[in-house]
Amino acid sequence: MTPPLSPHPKTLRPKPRHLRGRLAAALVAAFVAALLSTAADPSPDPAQADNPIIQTIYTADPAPLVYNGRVYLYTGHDEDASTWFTMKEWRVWSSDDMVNWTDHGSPLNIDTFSWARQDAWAGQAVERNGKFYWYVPVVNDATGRMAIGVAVADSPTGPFRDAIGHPLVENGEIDPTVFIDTDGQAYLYWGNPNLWYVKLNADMTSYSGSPTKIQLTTQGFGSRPNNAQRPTLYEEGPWFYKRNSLYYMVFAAQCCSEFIAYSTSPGPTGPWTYRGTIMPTQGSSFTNHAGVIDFKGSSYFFYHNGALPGGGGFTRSVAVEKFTYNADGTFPQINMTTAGAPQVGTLNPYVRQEAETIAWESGIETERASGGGMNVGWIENGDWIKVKGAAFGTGARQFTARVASATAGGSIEVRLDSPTGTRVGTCAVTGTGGWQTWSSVSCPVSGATGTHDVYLRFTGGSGYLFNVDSWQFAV
Ligand code: FUB
Repeated sequence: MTPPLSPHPKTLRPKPRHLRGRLAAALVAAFVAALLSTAADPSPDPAQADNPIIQTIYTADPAPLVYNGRVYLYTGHDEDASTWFTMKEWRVWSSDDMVNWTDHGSPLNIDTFSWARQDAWAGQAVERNGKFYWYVPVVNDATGRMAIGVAVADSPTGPFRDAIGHPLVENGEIDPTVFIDTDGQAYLYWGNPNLWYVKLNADMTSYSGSPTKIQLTTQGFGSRPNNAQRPTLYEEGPWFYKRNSLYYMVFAAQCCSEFIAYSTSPGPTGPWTYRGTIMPTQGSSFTNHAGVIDFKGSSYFFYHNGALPGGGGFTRSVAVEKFTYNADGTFPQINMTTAGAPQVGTLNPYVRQEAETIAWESGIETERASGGGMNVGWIENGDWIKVKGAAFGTGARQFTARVASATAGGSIEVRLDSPTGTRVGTCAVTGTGGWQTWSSVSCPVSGATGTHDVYLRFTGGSGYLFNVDSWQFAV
């Protein structure tokens, strides 16, 4: 169940800025990093970087899904200043160009499952016959054990509801990954410390037979040094799929720190052959978690690290890299970068863009909008949003934004290529009488031709200035 909207959230509570817990989180991060991490944090330059792809909150455990020409990205949400995997909800994001990501909020949380107590950990969603099934691990309140729940929705962005009202399967283990084979048979794999699978029925909410434990052999899953309890590298976070008749099991290897490794098989249930490391231990989170897709002719590798300010093992962030499989289907080594994946195509500034479609930002937050969807809020003087690669063509003449303000408003400066780049327009925003009382403001634009990164820079007095729901240029 989604929490209800508070009618006046801003006047009642302080800004829930993800950097608010910076000190505590930084202490934990430093401690964990010193103990566990073997590689440098790829500290992003905020004006240049596109990784991590989400900056408004901490995110973890990416599970991308390609549907109808968009990538839908399902993630967990690490609470600010966490000192454990304190996770209460899952989040959805989407993009059609791999760099500008739209925030769809949280259409699934622990309360969606009446029988669940806590731990909204790593899951994966899949589409079948126009319905979207999201498999997630949670603690079953009745048993205190980790179980796998399944939620269903009619849209990739939800809302999701508990599909069956009880755990789909429960054996105390986590991290479900789901794949529908070309013959229509669906498989659910999961597990830590073991690796299990069941064959899902066509309804995607029940299964045939009993959970089967994969034999974790060193031939199949590599050799972990000096660990009699866990002789193979398999740790958790499986990501199961098929490409060109070869089945892949990508997984978090060894603990801790984890790295991402993979095995392949000629069939969906083995025999598995260990193929080595994809992503070495990097990035100041002692866990990592992979999701792999092909999208618009290229391959992408999603993962998480601790690269945001205050980031670390319990305050993680999702990032993505583009890669190319070797000719024989093996993976190249993939390293974490701050640049991230290149943009696929350009963004059209002449159609309505949601304000919560963001490549990078400074200072803002998102929240649920009263009319549905999300809006950008908690805007203070100097905050900004970057939208990458907007194709203006021969030139824009006008900028329009849908805004709301319970105070005196401020201004939206429209700048090109950096937060202090050429200012091509400035829109004045006045009070509208409420943070969810929406009104349109327009201003002339000149000098916006060709393709540029657009920076919406917000200025005004002290305190929160206004909210932005959407924007659009016109010729
Ligand atoms: O996010 C909580 C847990 O951390 C996930 O279930 C694991 O895969 C690890 O990333």
